[in-house]
Order: sequence, then C-alpha cells, then structure tokens
Amino acid sequence: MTEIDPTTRRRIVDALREQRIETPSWGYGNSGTRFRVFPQPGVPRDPYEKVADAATVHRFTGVTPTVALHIPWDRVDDHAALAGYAAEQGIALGTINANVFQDDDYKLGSVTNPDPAVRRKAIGHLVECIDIMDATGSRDLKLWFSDGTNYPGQDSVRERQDRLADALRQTYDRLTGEQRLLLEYKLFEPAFYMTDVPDWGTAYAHCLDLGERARVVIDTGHHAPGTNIEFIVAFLLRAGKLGGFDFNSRFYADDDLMVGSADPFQLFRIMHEIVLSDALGPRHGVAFMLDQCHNIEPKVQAVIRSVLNVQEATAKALLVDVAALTAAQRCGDVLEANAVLMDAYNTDVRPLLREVRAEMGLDPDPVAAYKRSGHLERVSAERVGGDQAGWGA
Ligand code: AOS
Ligand code: ZN
Ligand code: ZN
Repeated sequence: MTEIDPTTRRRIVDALREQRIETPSWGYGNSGTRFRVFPQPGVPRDPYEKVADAATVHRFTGVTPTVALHIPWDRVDDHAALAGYAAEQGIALGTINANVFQDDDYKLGSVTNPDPAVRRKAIGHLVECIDIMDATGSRDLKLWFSDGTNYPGQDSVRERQDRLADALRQTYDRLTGEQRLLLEYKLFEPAFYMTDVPDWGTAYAHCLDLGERARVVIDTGHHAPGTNIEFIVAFLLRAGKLGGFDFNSRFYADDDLMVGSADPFQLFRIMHEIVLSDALGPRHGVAFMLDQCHNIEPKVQAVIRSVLNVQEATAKALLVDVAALTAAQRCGDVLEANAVLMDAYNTDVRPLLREVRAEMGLDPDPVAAYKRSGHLERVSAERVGGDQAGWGA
C-alpha cells in the first residue's frame, strides 16, 4: 500500500467517524444451543439492563448509538419510557424485531399458517410491533419468519406465498411517515424442506410489490455455503432495495458468531460493494446491524470486538484505490485489478482506526479500555439471576 495522501486520509477518517452500527439486545443476554445454555455472570435481567449494556458499548466505540429490540423478549409496559431511559444513557432504540416463531400456535407457520385464525394472530403481533415503533421512534420493523414446511406435500407452496403477500401488505399499509419494513430471508431452519422466504430473490420480489419503504435484509449467516453474498449486496444496492444487514459469522449454517471472525475477507468484500455504491453513511438508508449470540464469550466485550471487526473491514474497503481499480478493469488487466483490491485488504488499518478513535475522544483500544473499566466485575456483583436472551430455551 502506497502512502495515503492527506485528502484521501481525511475522507476515510470522516467516513469511519460517520459509520453507525446497531447492536442487538439479545446479544447481551444468555444464549446457547439446544444442547445447553451456559449462564454468564452479569448478564442483563431486563430490557433496561440490555439498553445499559448497549450504551456501554457505545461509550467505548462511539459508533453504536442504537440498540435493536426484540418483541416479545423486550416487551415492557411503557416503551416510550424505555426510549427515554435509552436517551439518558446516550443511545436510542433502533430496529424492532418481530417474533412470530415462539408460540405453540405457530407450529405450522405464522403468517403462512393454513389456519386463518393463526394468521390473524401473527399479523396482530406485527401490527403491535408498529405500535411500539410509534412509541420508541424506531424507523425499521424487521421481519424474519420461521415459516416453512418439513415434508414435500405438507402444504401448498403457492398458497403459502399468497398468505405471505397478504400479511406483508396488511403490515406495510400500517406503516406511517418514515417507517420501513425490512424483510429478512433465510435458507433453512427451523423448516427443513421448504422455507417461505428462503432467499434474497423471494424477499426482493415481495418488497418490490409492497412499495418504496419495503427493503431486504441480508443476514450473512443465512445462505448456502459458497454463496457470493457481495453479489447480492451489489444487486440490491443497484435496485435501491438493500435495507440493511444482520452481521455475524458462520462456519456451517446460521452460527451467529462474531462478525468478521470466520471470514474477514468476505466482510471486506461486502463492505467494498457498500463503499463503491456510496452506501456507508446513515443517510443512505442501509442499516448495519449485528445479529449475534455470544454463547461462550463475555458478551459486552464480544460486541465491542465485533464492532471493531466491522470497522476494520470498512477501513480496508475505504482504502481501495478505486481509480486504479477502474483503470485496470477497463483495460481488462485481471491481475492488476485483483492486486489493487488485495493491496487494500492486506493493509494493517489498526493504526488508522486508533487515530480515528483518538479524534473522537475515545480510547484508541476499546477492548483494553473496557477491560480496565471494571464494568463486567461491577455488573456481575449487581445483577443476580440474569435473563436468557430468548434463544436455546
Ligand atoms: C433468525 O435466524 C434471524 O437471524 C433473525 O434475524 C433473528 O431471529 C432475530 O432477529 C433475533 O434473534
Ligand atoms: Zn438475523
Ligand atoms: Zn439467523
């Protein structure tokens, strides 16, 4: 990597300062697999303490000013009051995640269930989530459906698509102002034969039908192995339909490990497409969210680590010499084009990020600063009987 000129450096530093990453309330609670949930000391006992942990992450990173909520896991009597508490802590409530997958009624599906009464119940929950958004001031409703079938012939694929379209329409029509509907897809699990929203194409088609304020969410763990996720990013950005990401890492399926830990190069390739499309800043409407579960690692520290991983991938993407890349592409110089990209990826951006943090008045090493702060020791003493995130019950 050649020396960065001062103008480019300024542009990169400003972009990194402007970056926003949303952390998930469920990432702070106890989680696990169906084999075992290992409880950890100091985990939040209620949504207020999850918000407090998210605010702690923001104090050390400076780029995570919102926390995503999950309903019903984070249902409280007064969501406006929770939003007020978040503001006192220096953050805001972000995306509202609907949950229509943990009720006995949803065994055969929620919005695509063959029983109209179950579908009505599910749609009622989605509408309730929008009521909560009205109270919290959240912009985005994120929908992930576990709906699908386990056996060929179990239900009509086509009718389930009709039911899905109808539920999405009723939900979308309830949105007001700047509110958006973000539709997340997932290849499989818990349905193993057919999932009703299995891929970006299905999500995209439904969002296209719905209208301007419906967009697709890419959860990086929701694809078949080997899927070229950055292609999906580029396609959806070009179509104006990328609503955001659920970032996490996977080795096998929906592992929900820390983003950038399994395949940092993939994260860089994704961020490269974001930078090329000038979609990094908050005004572009792409929400960068984490969707992770920290089963064995300390949670707040793991969320901080994840944020740093996203920042490192972003800094590398911002370092790509786009003029040199374009020149190489235009004249068909395959190896030079690839070399330009790899040059940026192979640059150690940690010194640059330390400068960014110092400029922002933060400790240049957020993990070390967090460990020094004694936060984990303090909450471990204060919080007894921490809550399960909701997963792996
Ligand atoms: C499920 O696999 C999806 O990743 C959802 O995004 C997730 O369930 C939800 O947002 C919170 O757990
Ligand atoms: Zn997700
Ligand atoms: Zn997932």
